[in-house]
Amino acid sequence: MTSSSTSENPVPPGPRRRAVIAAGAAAAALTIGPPGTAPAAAAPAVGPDADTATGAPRPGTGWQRYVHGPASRTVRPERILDPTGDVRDPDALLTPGGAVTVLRRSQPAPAPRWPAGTTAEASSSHAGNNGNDGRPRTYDATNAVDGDPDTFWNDDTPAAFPDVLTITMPEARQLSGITVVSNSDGVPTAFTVDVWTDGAWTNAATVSDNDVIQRAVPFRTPVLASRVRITVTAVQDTPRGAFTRINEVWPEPVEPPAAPPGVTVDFGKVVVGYPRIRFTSASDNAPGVRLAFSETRRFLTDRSDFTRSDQSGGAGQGTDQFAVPPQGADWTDHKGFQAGDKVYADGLHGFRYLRITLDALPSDAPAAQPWGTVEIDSVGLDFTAYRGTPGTYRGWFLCSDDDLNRYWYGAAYTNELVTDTFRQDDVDPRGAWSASLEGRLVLHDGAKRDRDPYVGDLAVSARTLYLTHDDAAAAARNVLADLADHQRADGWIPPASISGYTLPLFDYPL
Ligand SMILES: [Ca+2]
Ligand SMILES: [Ca+2]
Repeated sequence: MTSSSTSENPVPPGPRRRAVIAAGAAAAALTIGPPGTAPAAAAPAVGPDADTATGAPRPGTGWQRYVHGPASRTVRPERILDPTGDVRDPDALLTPGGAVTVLRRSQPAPAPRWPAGTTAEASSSHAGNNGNDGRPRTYDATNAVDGDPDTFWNDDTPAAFPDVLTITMPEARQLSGITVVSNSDGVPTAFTVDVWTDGAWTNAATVSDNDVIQRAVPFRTPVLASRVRITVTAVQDTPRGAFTRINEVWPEPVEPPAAPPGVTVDFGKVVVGYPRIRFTSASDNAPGVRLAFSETRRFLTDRSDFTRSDQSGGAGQGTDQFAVPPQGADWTDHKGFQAGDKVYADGLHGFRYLRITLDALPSDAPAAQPWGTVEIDSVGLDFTAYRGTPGTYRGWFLCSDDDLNRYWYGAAYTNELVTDTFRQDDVDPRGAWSASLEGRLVLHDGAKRDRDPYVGDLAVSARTLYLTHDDAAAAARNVLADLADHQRADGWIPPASISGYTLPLFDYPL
């Protein structure tokens, strides 16, 4: 609803709600204390939250209380949310020292296996390709009985059904049911299971409501059968396409395992830097933890809402991994592999919520196992961005409207989060690194993505930085000077370092 001046919705008398009650010295910038006017020397403020007539900053009472920057480069989480599975004393990891948080998960029973010599065929099979992550893959029917949960049968008739998978054993055996293990890219939602007994197919089970990756399918009665036929008539239609995907079929019904032990750690506000976890001990089987990050709870899942790894091969499959040694470790999440080409972590993250689970990726076995015991002393973050405090603010803002004050300092904090050092491991992996910027203070175009300095962002961000923290003005100057250093012979100046300073943009270049 917009306001109006009709009799039904009169404008109340009195001062405008957002009257400015305190500001810096310059009359032309009533809402803002301009650079060159130190906060302590600003015009005397009035109002319930303002400083006294001396103008001296008083933390916690004036504009200073809106400042978001952390009090230390080591940032601790504020609270624990949503513990799942077997977690003891989840709040203990909020505080270094003392009690520890314990995540426990028992070793699952081995998956049932088909007898040697079992074969599989399908109504169709997609041709091999490089999958979602650039790794060569096949999609043949035999992938559904090879004992490897990472390989799968994928049919070749998108959005057309039925798709049929037929498994043949060397000889008949007793079956009480099967388990269909499908795929996070979309599961079969409706299928029938027939068994070959006494020289004919008979229906053993019908599933019409599946929405889980691991679906136990008990038969109505145990049967002595030599063949099993799965006829899929509907699947989840996902952005990856309405295909039938089956990673494994097991010759027994196995209920899905309980939720892995995990906790969500809330830092109370968006932060940027290197997460740290201090593990005090672990079982001796290299239990693997996975870390998923998000700015909001709504988008917090078992995958991060963004990782640079997803843009460069997807080694972490959306999460950061660590295999905890028996003696524990003071682990800092830096980019790289912990064991050969397994157990990958993405390093720097921008986030508010961090989900920690004891649930190693299947592809990381045996270097990291999805079970065991892990003891966590504490979780923290090495904050890497510009740390704005009341003492660093040179220009400031205060008005009578609490919301507007929060918006202003929220925006200023956003600017602080993108004022950071340009580091090869932390910038956009799509060709944004530049030797001439390495190690320099810059204004990135995002705290988590793309972390590539753009001249277009400087138009707003640099001027904000000059106002709030002009001691960091080198961040803007470094970017502009570097782009100028890469000017082409015809006069064109690149907008960013990405693609070796050749990105063609027609609005941003100078
Ligand atoms: Ca498989
Ligand atoms: Ca199909």
